[in-house]
Amino acid sequence: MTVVTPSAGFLPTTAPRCLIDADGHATSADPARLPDREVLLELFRLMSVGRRFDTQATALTKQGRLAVYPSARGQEACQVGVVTAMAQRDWLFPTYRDSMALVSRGINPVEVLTLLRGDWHCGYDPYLHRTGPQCTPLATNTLHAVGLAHAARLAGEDTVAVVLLGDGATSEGDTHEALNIAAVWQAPVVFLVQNNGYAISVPLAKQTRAETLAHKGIGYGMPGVLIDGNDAAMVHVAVTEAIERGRRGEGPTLIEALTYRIEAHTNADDASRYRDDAEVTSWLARDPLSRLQTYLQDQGLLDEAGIAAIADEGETRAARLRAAMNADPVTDPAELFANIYTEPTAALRSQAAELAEELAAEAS
Ligand SMILES: Cc1ncc(C[n+]2csc(CCOP(=O)(O)OP(=O)(O)O)c2C)c(N)n1
Repeated sequence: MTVVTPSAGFLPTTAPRCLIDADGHATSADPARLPDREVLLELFRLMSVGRRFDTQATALTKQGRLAVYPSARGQEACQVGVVTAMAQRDWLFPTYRDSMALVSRGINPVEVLTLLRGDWHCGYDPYLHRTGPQCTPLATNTLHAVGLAHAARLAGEDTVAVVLLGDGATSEGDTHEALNIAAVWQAPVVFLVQNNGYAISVPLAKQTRAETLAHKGIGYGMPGVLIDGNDAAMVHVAVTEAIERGRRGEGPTLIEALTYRIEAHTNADDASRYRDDAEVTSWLARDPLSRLQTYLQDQGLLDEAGIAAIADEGETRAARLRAAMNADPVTDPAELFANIYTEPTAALRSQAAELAEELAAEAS
């Protein structure tokens, strides 16, 4: 019998990889270099503007202008680190939690919030932005990512697919199938698990007995990388490394980013029923924005005027979003039947005709 030894480098590090610690100090424990100062400043700017967007979106739910909003407060480093690591030609497959990542990718925030407003299923053009629709059915986007990445490779394109999923989604059968076939095909996919500790009220301990989620990588035949998900520099570097690996034809990577959801699951959830304040407070001390701000200020790369200018940008964008969301959307009932099938079925055609007739009768 042949004894198979684990492939070198496929197991995660014992401690999460980290480049800038919770106090804002650069660590020397990791062999990777810190990103350039321009990248660090951009990470900070996008996180600040992203957090302001997130706060505004939560406020819009309270004003009845947004049906539901799953906040990413506390997860800014993941949301922004992944986007800055991607090329425009790469594809992103987000979930409902990843609005901040989409805004950071340059998609109009009003278009991003179209789904959560209860309007169209996807308010932006996925092909234009090379960004899949925000998936609410957990883990379905993992399969979309693998299919796209494999197809792109067969077509000779230099495209990597990056898929975002939560710790809860790792228990779905779709995730197993996606990880397995991605490794079998050596598809250029980066799986970024934002482990924020909970799947609504279910803590990770009730989700898995694995030592870490990153350990699952080796079982599929791909590297599992465990990182501090509140360190934007680390997320950027880990995703960059994984994308480069995929581009070189070396296959997929599973990254587990340890982070925390500061707000409730959505505006419809009461998080105090399943977690205590002390836990939230302990994670506030590991805030992704303040650690990078401290680092940049200590290095003389950011001053008070710079911080104020970024805050102003966030305010301006939030005001623009508020104004746009306060206008009632104009909807056309006929759109109900659009974008379902390339060739609408006979049943859909007849229903569309019936609706048109009824509307015409009402109008006359
Ligand atoms: C297939 C499927 N099953 C159940 C749900 C209901 N659901 C919505 S969010 C959620 C928790 C997901 O947790 P996680 O994957 O950790 O992501 P997070 O919300 O923490 O970002 C569940 C069970 C769903 N959307 N899809």
